[in-house]
Amino acid sequence: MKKEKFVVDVVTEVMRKRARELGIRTVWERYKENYARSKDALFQATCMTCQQGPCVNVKKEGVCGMNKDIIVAKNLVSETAIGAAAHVGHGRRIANILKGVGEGSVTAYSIKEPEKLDSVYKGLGLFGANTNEEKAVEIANAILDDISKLTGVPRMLVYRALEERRKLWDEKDILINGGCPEIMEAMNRIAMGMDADMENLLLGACRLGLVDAYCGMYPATTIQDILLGTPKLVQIKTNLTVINPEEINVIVHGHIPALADAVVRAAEEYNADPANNPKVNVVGMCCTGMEVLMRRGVNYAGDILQQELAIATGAIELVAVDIQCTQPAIVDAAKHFHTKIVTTDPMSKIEGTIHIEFDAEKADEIGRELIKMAVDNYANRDQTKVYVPDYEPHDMIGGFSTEQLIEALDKVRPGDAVGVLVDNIKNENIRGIVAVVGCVTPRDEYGYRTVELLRELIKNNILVVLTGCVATVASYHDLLKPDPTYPGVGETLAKVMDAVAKANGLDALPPCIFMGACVDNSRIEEVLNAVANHLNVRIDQLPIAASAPEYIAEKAVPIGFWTVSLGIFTHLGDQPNVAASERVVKWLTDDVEEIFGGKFYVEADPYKAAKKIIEVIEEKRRALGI
Ligand code: BF8
Repeated sequence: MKKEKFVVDVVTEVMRKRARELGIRTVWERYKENYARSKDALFQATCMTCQQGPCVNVKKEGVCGMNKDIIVAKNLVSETAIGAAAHVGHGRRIANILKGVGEGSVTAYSIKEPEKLDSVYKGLGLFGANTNEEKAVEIANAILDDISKLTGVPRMLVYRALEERRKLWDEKDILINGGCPEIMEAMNRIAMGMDADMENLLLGACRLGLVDAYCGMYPATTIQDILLGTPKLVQIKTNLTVINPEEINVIVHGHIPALADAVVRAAEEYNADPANNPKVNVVGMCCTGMEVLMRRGVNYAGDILQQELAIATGAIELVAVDIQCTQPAIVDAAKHFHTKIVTTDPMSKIEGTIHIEFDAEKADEIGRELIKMAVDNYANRDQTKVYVPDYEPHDMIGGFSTEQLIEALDKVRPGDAVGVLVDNIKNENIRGIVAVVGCVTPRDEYGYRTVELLRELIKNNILVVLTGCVATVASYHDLLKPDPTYPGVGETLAKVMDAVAKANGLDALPPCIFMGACVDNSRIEEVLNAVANHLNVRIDQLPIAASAPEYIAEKAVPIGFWTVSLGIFTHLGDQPNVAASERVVKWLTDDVEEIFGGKFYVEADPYKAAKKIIEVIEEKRRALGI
């Protein structure tokens, strides 16, 4: 299908029109204005950090003599450090909550998964604790130590990464110390007059990829599972149409699901009283939305690009924000209505909103306060301004944690879950596995790159696992909806999916497997490591690839350096701002493969990208002789 024929999600289109009529500017309008002014900047080498410059659009060298390759590499390290800091900040916040639970100061959360607690405790090399509470404190301390220690490899890396990778990273001198010192040293190396060696800088970005994974994403997923439950299969509804005009609507938005969990509980408490009418309808947005979708079956209202549109329905009483990916523009959208926006993290305040600091020790109280605020605010709603498009929400199946995936495969052949997957890769029913992850972009038709890429991959019998906002648009095109006829899914892949579904008493599996929020990329590594171990090959030998067809956030950059360092062919729909340096582009898309076995590949066109990914998978198959 050509782009002109691509049918953009109708609900989003209708709400964009509605927003225009109301004079609410959306991300797409702002994109057009800013991109028109700044697209040349994408191809420039610009350094703004010292007062000899600024050195804008450097052709040869800046005032200090730094050439454009170094400027570009240095800027990329900066972007990568920001992304890694975001995930480490997430890991740190959730580790502190686990510690509070263990010590008894936090009572709003409990240890929901004692078995996982125990296996993580042992996996991190800890011993001697007698109770779950003691284990919780020790795990939290170990993770906080991983984040802060000046020297020594993080325990989580030793626990989770394959030994072969750890040795390679050591040999190539990118094996990391604690997350915070690594981020500090990354800032140090890009200070004026410091690192002026392009490859050294880019290997520094690889280090930050490991920081992101083992001091950010893994701690976040692991602790959230322990405290809030490991996801199980769940069916929910998606899109802006889950906003119910008849009810009091609350959006939980951000990335750390602790606040959202308290809000959901408070809403349940409120709704349990028959005297309370209308009821409260909590819906999710961005990764926090995905977390409560996976663990609590909360319906999902929208992704990063749909934030203003959700508010433009006029039916949102309150938006509760934790951290990351909140477009400040929602404040202007909210001014058209009665909608209240509450920020809760001291590092993530937004002018024009109410700030109520989240404190895990008072989580229940804060959850109730937010629900009361929403209920009270309902009286201020102007019903004549309410407009939710008259379309059915989409059905979606989520909840594929690694544990759930293994459990489902185990039903096919008890005791050999990974063997089921590996055998179907070997016998060509599944050609390979591709992780399609990350954001959605305003640079193209909404969802076009992701949806068409997914369609091409599943058509060619490639198993696709998803995390992040790409899953939103996938669900709007019914790629997460179970359908026993498996529309668009290659014959042999459909056969495998059907066998797994039947073994689990289900009508069908969805065409793509949704594994959670962006931090849950850690789950994908768990699966890939298990496959590599079972086949007794290196991870870079597997017929696999990663793709972020619509990446926008800095967080995606360290994730990309991590997947490349793992040895994975990594597709990006857009190139970071490195085009000014041919040497940097060549290193990222070619030379790095010699070092780690993985590399970046940039292509906006989803058909060309799918073709290339399939070629890579077929090459890997041939090399393995399967
Ligand atoms: O971590 S996919 S736009 S919401 S950054 Fe943000 Fe990108 Fe969405 Fe979650 Ni991830």
